[in-house]
Amino acid sequence: MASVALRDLYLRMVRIRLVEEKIAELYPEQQMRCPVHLSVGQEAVAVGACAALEPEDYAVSTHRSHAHYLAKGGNLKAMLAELYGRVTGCCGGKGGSMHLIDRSVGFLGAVPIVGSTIPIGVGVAFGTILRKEHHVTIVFLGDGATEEGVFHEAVNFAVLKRLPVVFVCENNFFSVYSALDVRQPPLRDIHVLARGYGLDSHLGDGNDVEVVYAMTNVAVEKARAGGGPTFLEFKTYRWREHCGPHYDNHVGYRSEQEFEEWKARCPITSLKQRLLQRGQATQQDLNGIEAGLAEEVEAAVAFAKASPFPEPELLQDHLYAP
Ligand SMILES: Cc1ncc(C[n+]2csc(CCOP(=O)(O)OP(=O)(O)O)c2C)c(N)n1
Repeated sequence: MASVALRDLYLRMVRIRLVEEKIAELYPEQQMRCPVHLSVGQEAVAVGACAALEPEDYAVSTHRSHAHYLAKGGNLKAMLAELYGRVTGCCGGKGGSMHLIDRSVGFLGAVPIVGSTIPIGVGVAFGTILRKEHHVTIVFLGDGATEEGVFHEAVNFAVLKRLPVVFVCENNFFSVYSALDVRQPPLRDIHVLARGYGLDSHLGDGNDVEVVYAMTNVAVEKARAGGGPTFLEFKTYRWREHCGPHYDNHVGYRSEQEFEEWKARCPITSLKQRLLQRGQATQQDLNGIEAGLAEEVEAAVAFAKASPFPEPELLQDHLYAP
């Protein structure tokens, strides 16, 4: 089992939170010319799940991919440069927030077509089997993605071929402005639905990084040992609007009270309290960590803003249209 100190998990979550809050702060400047989907509030899933992976393992993600990219070891400067459309970005500035790809850290793709990276991740896992590699692939998906046909085909195929894949479903209850209860009949839990395809399927607290880490570790070990796929549903909550930097409770698709209840269960604050209670860190220690991370974020923003845009002649590169 991969072993990561709790303090490191805390550090990784704070780093993601600070980056996303910085993006929210700077987005109104209109220099990032791509849509952004922030996952403030959901950091524990990305960090806990990726901490169970080895660097050679793979991950694929969705439109809400910043946390997954960073948790998988992605380069912060390259990510911000990508959001700013600069040539130093991880996709040369041509992908933006929703198309982060970085093969050097096994982050094989984020795609905003809902559900589309599920079969891609299953294909990646199939490829590792054919090449006799022992790498595991995590497929990050939202609750909304389980309503796409490809989800059902891909999970079935993964089960049939006993592929080394872990489906990590971040159930934040919403698909844009539609809550689960207007999209699905009552009493139909996503992990129960997935279990119907014949794979291990479990539900966990997505705001508790220790839970996410422990459950993903079991699934990753099983996959690596040839035991096939696992589906993990983690309930969590996004604090900000579906797309963009703002809060949007006034729109009316969720209540202020629900939002406040989840905010009170902040995955970072609760881990901080645990670290302090268990004597695994001091307040001074954590303040120092946070100050260092804030500096790192500022430096990455400065790097992104100072980087050049891609030259027009690069526009035709990486096109696969016939
Ligand atoms: C095939 C497809 N249908 C619809 C959309 C519009 N869309 C973008 S994000 C999104 C919601 C997806 O919800 P979920 O998978 O739960 O992820 P979350 O946004 O909650 O992280 C939708 C419907 C899309 N991008 N692709």
